[in-house]
Amino acid sequence: MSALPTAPHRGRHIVRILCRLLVPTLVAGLVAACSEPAGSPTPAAGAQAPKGESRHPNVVFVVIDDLNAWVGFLGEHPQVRTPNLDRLAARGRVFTHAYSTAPLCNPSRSSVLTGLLPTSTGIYDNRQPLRLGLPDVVTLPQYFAAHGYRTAAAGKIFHDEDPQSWQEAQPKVHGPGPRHRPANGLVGAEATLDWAAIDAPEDATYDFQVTAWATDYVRRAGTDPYFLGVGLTAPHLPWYVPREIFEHYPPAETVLPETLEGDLDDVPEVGQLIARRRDEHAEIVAAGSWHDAVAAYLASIELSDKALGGLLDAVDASPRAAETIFVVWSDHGFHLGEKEHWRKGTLWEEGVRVPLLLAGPGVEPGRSEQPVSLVDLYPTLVELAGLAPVPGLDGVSLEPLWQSPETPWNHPALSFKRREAAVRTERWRAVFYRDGGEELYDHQADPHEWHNLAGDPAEAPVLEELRALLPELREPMAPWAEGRSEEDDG
Ligand SMILES: [Ca+2]
Repeated sequence: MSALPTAPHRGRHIVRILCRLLVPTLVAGLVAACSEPAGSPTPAAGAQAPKGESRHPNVVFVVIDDLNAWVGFLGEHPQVRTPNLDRLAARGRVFTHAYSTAPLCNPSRSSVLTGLLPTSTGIYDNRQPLRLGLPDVVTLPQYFAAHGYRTAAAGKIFHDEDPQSWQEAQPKVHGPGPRHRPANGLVGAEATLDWAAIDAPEDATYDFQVTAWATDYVRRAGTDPYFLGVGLTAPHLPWYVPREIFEHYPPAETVLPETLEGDLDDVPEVGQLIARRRDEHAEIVAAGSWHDAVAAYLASIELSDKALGGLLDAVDASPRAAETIFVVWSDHGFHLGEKEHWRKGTLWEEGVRVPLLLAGPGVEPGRSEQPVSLVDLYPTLVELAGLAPVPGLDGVSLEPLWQSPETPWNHPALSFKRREAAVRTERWRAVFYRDGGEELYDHQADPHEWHNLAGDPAEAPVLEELRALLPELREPMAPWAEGRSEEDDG
């Protein structure tokens, strides 16, 4: 049984979970019956091809790897330069409090691309390939393909490649790096925690190669609707960034994230273990490298943004520019020393908060402050594209948030890490650990999540209300692949 504290309405959850598991299988049959084999550059044969005025919009689906909330349009770091994301945000809908359903690549991306929470997919880790557990699930691009769309992928969209999701995909590319690694002189940290200014042209970087391929795809796309996945990776370690961009961020002037001395003192034991798993913070501080690391992360974000700029220009110049939806998201957050933690893998605000924006036809520009989940992207894009709703998804369409911005939004953002779970509402974050440890943070008074209120008897009813919002963990979890390294590859 679940090690999580159980919700009072377990029976209803079991029925819902069964529905989620069975319905995608039925939909998969329909898709298999009407879609072409993977690899075809043409619209799915037999699918209803949209025509004339009723044509469906294009979708440019951009995911940026390991990008936390440090983007210009969210204002969470004063020095980051993201002019291209910002111009897209200015004409679109920004979700200021968007959360991933897991703080790791594979479970988060699997969730977004299936429209299912980790509690439904059973995928909590990078070592659980999507198709091992859900061989027939209909992914978001597959659903679009079944409705007459061309689908194509540039760069990293799924954690593991998923050929059946795309009719066309960019061959794998690699970016340049320094001759000697680690280049930053840190010896105790794992080799991937590295950064350097490199003397390579921007065009040689992974992200520029990805957007170059995507740009070419847009130019040759014609007028049939397409769903184009674009996966950028610069903010993912290691941060090897062309020198010209790197020099925008002099370490001595770089602003560090705000932290509280002793912040972990009131965090339960499992939370402390997660935070200090590698103990990289102590080495980075001792080496005097904290500013350098933050500067390198900022530079890597600018690299992704700059690569995206060329694609934005190409789409804007394309014949169907006005009929193209952009969505930009990140697979999870990223710590740079908050709670003595580096990288990902936590259920705190830094670990799961992500940039999310939508722009294009049907999207009312503006900002939504309510907490939303990336699991909502599947139903939202299906609705925006005018496709038939998909039954059994865990998310909800975000469209009501711009149709009537004052409407209360009773959909808490849920995030999962193995046997840990977090609930985020407009005011609160609660974290529940496998050993019964709990955290409760009041974002009205404590936006940094420094003061754990879980032991405060006055807040016990709040904690119980939040716990009741959790679905039960699916047991067993999805199958595990042998020989995969843990956690860090995504
Ligand atoms: Ca604390």
